[in-house]
Formats: sequence, C-alpha cells, structure tokens
Amino acid sequence: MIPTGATAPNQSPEGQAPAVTTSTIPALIPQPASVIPATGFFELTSATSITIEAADPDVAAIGRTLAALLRPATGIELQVSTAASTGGIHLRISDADPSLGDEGYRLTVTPELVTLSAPRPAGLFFGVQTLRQLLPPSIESARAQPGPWRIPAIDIRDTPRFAWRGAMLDVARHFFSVQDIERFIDRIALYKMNRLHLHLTDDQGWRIAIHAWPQLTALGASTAVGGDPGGFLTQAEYAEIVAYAQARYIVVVPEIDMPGHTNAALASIPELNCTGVAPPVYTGIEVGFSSLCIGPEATYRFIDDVLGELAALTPGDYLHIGGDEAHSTPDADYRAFIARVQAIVEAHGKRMIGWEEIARADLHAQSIAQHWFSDLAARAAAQGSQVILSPASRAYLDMQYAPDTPLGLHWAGYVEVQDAYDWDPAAQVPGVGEEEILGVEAPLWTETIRSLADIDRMAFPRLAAIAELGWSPRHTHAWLDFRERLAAHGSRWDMLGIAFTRSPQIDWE
Ligand code: NGO
Repeated sequence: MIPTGATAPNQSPEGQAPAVTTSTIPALIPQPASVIPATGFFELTSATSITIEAADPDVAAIGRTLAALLRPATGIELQVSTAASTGGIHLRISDADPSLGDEGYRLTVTPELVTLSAPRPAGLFFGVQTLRQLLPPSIESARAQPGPWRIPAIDIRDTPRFAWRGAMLDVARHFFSVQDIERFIDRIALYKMNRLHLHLTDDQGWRIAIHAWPQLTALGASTAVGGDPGGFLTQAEYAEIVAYAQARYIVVVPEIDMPGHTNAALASIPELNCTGVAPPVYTGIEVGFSSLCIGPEATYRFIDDVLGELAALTPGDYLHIGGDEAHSTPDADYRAFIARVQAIVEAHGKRMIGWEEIARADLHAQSIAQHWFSDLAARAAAQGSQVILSPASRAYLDMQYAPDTPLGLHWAGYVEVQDAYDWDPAAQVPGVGEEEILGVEAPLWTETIRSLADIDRMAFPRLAAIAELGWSPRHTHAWLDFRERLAAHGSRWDMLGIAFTRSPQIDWE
C-alpha cells in the first residue's frame, strides 16, 4: 500500500487522531488506466456470495475461478449463484460499457457491494486479477490465514494499451513438464498477460510430437543443453496446455524455429540436410550453424506436415516460425524460404510471426515481426506488418540482472528491474511507433535455466515490469512509483511460492 495523501479507504474522520494519517491506494500492477479511491471497505465474510448472470457459462466459470482463488486463505466456501443479490460480489457482462472493449473492465467496490463488469469475459478475468491485488497478500496463501479480508472502496476503469502482452518460454534448450508450464501460465495470468509463446524446437531439442515424423521426438527430443534430460510434449499434453491457457484468457503461440536453429530436426531426418547426411545431436549453446536445405520440395512437405499438425492443435491465430540467426542460410535462399513458409502458414489459416530477421523477406501485412536485437523491425513496419517488442536489453528474462546473478547470460548486457521497466515501447525502435506496435513480450530462453525455481528467479520481478509496459497507459509510467508498488508484491510471491530475485533496487516489504 502506498501513501498518497489522496482521499482513501478506511480513513478516520477529519479532526480525530487517525490510525492512518495518509490515505492509501493499493499497489496494483499493472497500474490501471483510472483509479478513484473511495471511503471505507468491503469485508469478505462467510456471508459473502458471488452472483453471476444466469446465461453465460464463461462468466460462471470466472465466478468459480474467483471462489476457488479466495477459498484456501479465507477458508470461506463462497457460493456462486445466479440469484439476484443486493450484497456480495457481482460479475456481469450484459450491460457493461462497450467502450471497455474486448479486455477492459470496471471494478467498483463500496462497503456493500463489489461489482465487476466487462463487455467480454476476458475483461472479467483480468478484473479478477485486480480484485486479488486489492486484498491483503495473505489472500494468496494455500493455507487458512486470519484475515480480515477487506477490499478498499474504489472505482477502477481499466483497458490495456496493447493487444499483445506476452511471455515466451524456451522448452527446447531445457524441457519443462506440463505442470511447470501450467505454473508459468498461472504466473503470467497474475499480471494480465494474454499470450504464451512456446519456443518448441531448437538445435538442442525438438519438443512436440508430430505424428507424420516420429523420428523428431524419437531422437530429436532425447537431448538438452549440457546433456541434461530431454523430453517432449505429446499432442494431448500440448492440447491440455492450450486449454489451461485458454481458461485464463491466454493464447498459446507455438514456435517451430527455422530454417536455422534446426539441428534437432536435421539430426532426426537425413533428407532435411543438403548433404543427405544427418549430423549428430547437439547439446552446446552456440547458434547459427544449422539450416534446413532450402531447395528441395521435401523440405516444404516436412514443414507443411509439421505446421499443419500444429495448426490443427492451436486455436489461436498465430504460428511462429522463428527465422532468427539463420547465419548458415544464404540471403536469397532465406528470403525465398520465408516467402514459402509464409504461404504454408496462411494455407493453414494462421498468421505468420517471426523474429525480426523475417523482414529481410517480403512480408504480407498480416504477418508479424518480433523485434529483439536489430533495426529490422522497422523494415517490417515499413512493409505494413505489426511488430512485437522484445528488446533483449530490456525484455529478455534470461539476461543476468547483474554480474553476480547466478543464472543467465549477459550478451545483451545486464537487465536490472529498472532496465526492464524504464522504457517506452513507442520510442524503442526508430520507425516503429505506437500504431505499428502489436505489443510487448518477455522471452525466457533456457540455456542456463533448468527448473521452475530457476524460471521464477529470472522472471520475477522483471515479468511484472514488462506486463505493466504492455497494459498500462503511457502516462502512468513512473519508475519510482513502480518500485514502490513492486515492493508490495514480494510478499504475494512469497505466499504463492514464487522464488523471485530480491533485486537491491527494490525496498522489499
Ligand atoms: C537470441 C537467440 C536465441 C538465444 C537467445 C539467448 C533470439 C531471437 N535468438 O534471441 O537462440 O537463446 O538470444 O538470449
């Protein structure tokens, strides 16, 4: 909670010796577009119920999600009902303000009533994340806590700045189980992220079963960086992850990296090599040495099989085809290859995304370039494509925070929390302005990352910074304010079992 001096909840009347002299606004991340604090608080008790509109199953599901979130710490079995209610927590979509859009919401708390409204269920889901943060951190505990469970009176009207607010997990350099991936989804959902980009293949491992090409997983999944254990997702497991994400209003974006970063595929299938000879599997971390053979039709039949199976499993609009660091592919070949793959992606009804190198080729306006380390994204924007911003020196969660960070790389520099937060997407790449930006994404490459605890150390607190850049209006950005709000989130992460890095830039509460 941050002293603000503004009128605030639970304030003592003028003239009395107040318990709280300054008022407080809850430490919300991402900062909502508009917050108006009011007086008093709503108290969650065993008498509170959640009421929803009868007709909508998505709203009912969000009601049950909210009840399940609140149950462990409060011990209260909140009933979700369609009964008309005069008190309690009310979720509705029917007469919400349409200007809130697909993801916006309004959350109004008075001492009698909590009303969460949104034109679309996604907005309700994001509003629930705000509601969590209005409660004390102990609400996140898996065990019963004493309370009291007070929600400050407040009126929040909130919409996102960007449509794409993503995180990427590299499951190729090290493999992560369905359970770990779902925990990562839980974590990004806390901060209203709506895209999970899964980097499914690379030189060191192929991580998704493709029925037409079983060798990809029989051999290509057997390895990981440093000789660590491999692994892969069955199609049923991938579908489970997609559904888990979907229930949290997160779209899974699968990436099959090509034509470079393909040693695992080349080792599994000799025909993909121009020599016809498969190289050995690879467990190092050098990049840029592998390339699919660009000429033969067999290469494109393979790609069509892989992308076809993946498209069928992926309800989201996007297939990411990598395209980065194809240093072993001549330029003309690279350009021809990307054009072919773009057509294959579109034939499967999807939009192509690639790392910004794809802007060397002719892009369709519906294709999307992901900026990481060059000015090529401007060429994509000039071709009419939208851009996702993941500047390595700001948004790469695998960069060390500082020289003494035990995990991570530092080729793009050290990325402390302030580096991750204190930039404006619209001013990052000359030639790529607000209009051309689809959103922001924080990639977590896993050359040095082996466990969920490792993921946590690298992702938190920086993931919260990137999430705020994606959601909150530009005018709310202020590092000093963010670091105060962030400090209050450490205790939430402790409750949630998130093994975050205690950056010295933050005065953790
Ligand atoms: C680069 C490279 C990845 C590495 C990562 C490590 C991109 C787009 N390609 O980012 O293969 O894992 O850096 O930080």
